[in-house]
Amino acid sequence: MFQKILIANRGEIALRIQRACRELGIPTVAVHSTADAEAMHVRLADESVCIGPPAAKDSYLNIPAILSAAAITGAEAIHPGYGFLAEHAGFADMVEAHGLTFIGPSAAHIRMMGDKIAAKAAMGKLGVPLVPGSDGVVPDAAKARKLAERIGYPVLIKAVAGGGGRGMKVARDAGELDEAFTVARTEARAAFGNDAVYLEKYLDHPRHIELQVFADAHGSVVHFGERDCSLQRRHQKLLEEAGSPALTARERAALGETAVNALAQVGYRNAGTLEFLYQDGQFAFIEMNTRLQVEHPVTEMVCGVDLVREQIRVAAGAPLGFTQSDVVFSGHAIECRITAEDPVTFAPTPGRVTAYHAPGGLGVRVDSALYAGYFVPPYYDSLVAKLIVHAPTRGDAINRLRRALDEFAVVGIQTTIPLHRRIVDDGAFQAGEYSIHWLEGFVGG
Ligand code: MV4
Repeated sequence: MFQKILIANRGEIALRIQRACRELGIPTVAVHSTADAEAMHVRLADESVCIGPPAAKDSYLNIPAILSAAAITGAEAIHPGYGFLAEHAGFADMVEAHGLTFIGPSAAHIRMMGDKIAAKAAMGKLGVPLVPGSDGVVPDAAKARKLAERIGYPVLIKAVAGGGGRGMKVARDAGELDEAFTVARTEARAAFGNDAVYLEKYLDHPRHIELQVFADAHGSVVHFGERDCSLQRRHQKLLEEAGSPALTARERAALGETAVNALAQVGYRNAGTLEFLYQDGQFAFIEMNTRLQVEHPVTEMVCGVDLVREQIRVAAGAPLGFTQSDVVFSGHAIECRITAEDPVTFAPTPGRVTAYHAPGGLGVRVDSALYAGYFVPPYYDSLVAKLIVHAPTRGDAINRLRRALDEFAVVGIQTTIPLHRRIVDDGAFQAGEYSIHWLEGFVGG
């Protein structure tokens, strides 16, 4: 096992990783920007190294500074968390080139899944269901038009290098195609420096369902079921559930079996998430994320597994300690992402937290780096806490969530806690009847 792990992240996820390390008896190194000198992830680490000024590009994305911090502290492995360098294949390569272990998939798999066409081609070939669309890059609007006639409107033009919904345009009919194609291309070039685009049939009311998979370095692959992440606004998720209110145990098992088989075939290792759109009883794979995700706790709660601990064990070469039949799904879990934002306008609300009280009790988990007196800096993502509840049924989980939200006090800054209270009390949410467009209607765009 590793003698020391450097955590190349901040906030709640840096704490989450520290907790797993501590339970494994592994000392941790925190890295931090000058803006985070007082942060909880620095206070609770065994050692810390300042790696640069506040702007992420100078600190949490500063690869030479992070590798130097690992060298001077004698860390043997680096956990990237999510965001920042988590899906940077070049970083994974550099970590390994310095004789360290990257706690995650191989650089080759990060690279493959970062290319959306390559990811779809690889998964499609192995029997994972896909959205109908182009087999590869669509070179010009004329080709796009031909293809759209074949698969039927509406269609969606997507950037190969895309993500987060940028460089994505719908064409509802042939009259909209040329402009959608040109705009998607231009946006893709501006956002990613890569104007390659592809085409898919546009699904107009899907749910966003993702499957958690996990593989060791010895060819064993298991899945930990799905998360329903449909409640999002502008591609920012607000609330996630495990399992999906729309899925049966039979559908979960069938999807899991297909995905596990495909990942075994491509020789995947460590944690991964397959993203699907689910509409009218059908799954369609769209992308794969090669990182630990923000919403991993809901999966941990229903499976009773510590995903970060398993990531570390598998990265050290240990075999998975269980098979698929050992993975038992129990109850229902819901996570609320609490951000330092105005709950109506969503404007960021950095500032001093003057008082803080986290909820507790049976089935309640709070992953947060907040404390009374902490100053939420304006430089980074506004996520300040994740409230996760677990209960035997979805109805019980909703009641527990309402109770826990009522206990939660973050004073001094505005947060999205009041918005989560409104969602929990909504009839459509309670019935589990929502698509990816529901929340934007609920909050008014
Ligand atoms: C789609 C789609 C409808 N049809 N693909 C948005 C970001 C990227 N990860 C994929 N996205 C979508 N792809 C087809 N063929 C609708 C979306 C989409 C979406 C997907 C997941 C979660 C939220 C979303 C919000 C708007 C659009």
